[in-house]
Amino acid sequence: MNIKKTYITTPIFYVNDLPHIGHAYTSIICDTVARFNKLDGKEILFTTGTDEHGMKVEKAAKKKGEQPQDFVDKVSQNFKDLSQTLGIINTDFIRTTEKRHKSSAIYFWNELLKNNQIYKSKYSGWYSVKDESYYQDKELIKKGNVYTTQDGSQVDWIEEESFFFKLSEWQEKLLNFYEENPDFVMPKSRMNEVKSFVKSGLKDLSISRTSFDWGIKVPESEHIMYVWIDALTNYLTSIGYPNITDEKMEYWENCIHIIGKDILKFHAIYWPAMLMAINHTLPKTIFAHGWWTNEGKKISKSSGNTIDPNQMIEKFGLDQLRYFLLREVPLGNDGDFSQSSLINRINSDLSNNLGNLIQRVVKFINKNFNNSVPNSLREEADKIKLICQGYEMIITVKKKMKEFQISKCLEDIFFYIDELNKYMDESQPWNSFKIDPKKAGKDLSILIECFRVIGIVLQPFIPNASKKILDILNINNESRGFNNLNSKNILMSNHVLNKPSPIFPRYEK
Ligand code: ME8
Repeated sequence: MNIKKTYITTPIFYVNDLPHIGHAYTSIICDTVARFNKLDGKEILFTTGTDEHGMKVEKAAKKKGEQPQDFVDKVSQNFKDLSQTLGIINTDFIRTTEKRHKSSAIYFWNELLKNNQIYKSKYSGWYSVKDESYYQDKELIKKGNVYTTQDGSQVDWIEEESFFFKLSEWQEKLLNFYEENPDFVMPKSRMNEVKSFVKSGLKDLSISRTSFDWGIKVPESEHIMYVWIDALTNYLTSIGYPNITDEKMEYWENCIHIIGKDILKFHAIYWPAMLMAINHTLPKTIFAHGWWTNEGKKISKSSGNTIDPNQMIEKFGLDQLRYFLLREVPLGNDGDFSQSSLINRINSDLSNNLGNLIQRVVKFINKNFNNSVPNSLREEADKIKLICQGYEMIITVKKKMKEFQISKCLEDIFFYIDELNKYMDESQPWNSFKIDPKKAGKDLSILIECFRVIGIVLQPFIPNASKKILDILNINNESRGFNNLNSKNILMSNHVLNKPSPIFPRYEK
């Protein structure tokens, strides 16, 4: 397998409503992982898109008095626009109403059929339209005569003819697969959850519905394909299924599905079972991140407390929002979206510690060293503690990114920025310049090299601000990859710097 290729996917989002902060969160995580891999020399595919079929979407269209197709065209565009506003570097945007996807889903279905994995019977049981999911009694909470899911979603009792996927046949094979591939589901705690769900017994899965129309028709039948079979297949459609080239297969073998914890069961149980059932290789990793609340409260449309990412970006800035979401909670944990915490992060980490530091140093060099890096440190760089600390930091950051510890990476980078601030305060180049300009020049050159390191390392996390930093340092585009993080590429004396523009202005109410 060529590990130089990586395929990253977001879930495809339901188009029953406007995009909100949770959708933006997953997209930003995937974008960070994609950019990181790219800067690390990998070729990437990165897909996102919209999940447009099913009862939930059909109901939403009806409520608006619109034809489903007109409705989904509009709402899908909102998600496309959000991807643009977020500036994510996705290489594909897939819609499940596209022709390429319908034929791929039908092919997938026929493969299951060919392998004797589908049979017709009658489904009677619980269904939640909100989650587009079937539930067993043991998964529900009973209050009086009313049943709900653990998350409070309403469930309805349904009885209808249905096709079934022989999920129960895959229980042992799934458990063996998890044993052999402990990183298939991450974080570890989620893997344990998945294992215990599978161990508790898998029932065959109803994979078609007859009580509504809005979906892909099951071949030679009046049934509609269960929206999750339709949706999961998108990950294959995007790489050309059923005609996946060898090159695209290399991407697939190194595929990372990043999802919210709400849809773990579908990705970590149903999806691998179905892929095994058609003798297809499995993706490499499924990472389930946690859930955001809004100022301590569960985000829901009925409480009227959804957070519009567009508004947040307008108010606080894109990199500011990215930084907050990525830094505030360890990936995998739940987080609370509080504007005061966001403002704190902007003013202390981004504005004071990072933005001010760079501006002060570059302004001083502009004024007193004719806009140029004072000293050439190439020969001695590997002996200068602060610089070496920067080169070493990228090694640990790479290790932590492999484990999806994004907030820890930012913690390390900002710890390093604190060290730079300390160095600046202790060496006081603006004072030493008056009595020992050579020493001031060397200290400032050390700091410039450290800025080059953080400018490059921060690119996946806060790409726009990093671009500003690297532009101020006048570093050409070809020299911004991680392979430049060594003393060979240090800026030499007389390298001209650009005038600093504010990187992170303080947020004032
Ligand atoms: O489930 N906090 O689509 P969906 C964090 N179409 N992330 C959140 C969030 C929150 N409060 N709310 C939503 C679907 N998300 C299916 C997926 S994939 C083959 C089909 C994010 O529109 C998170 O990534 O309900 C979650 O998994 C996803 O949005 C659910 O999006």
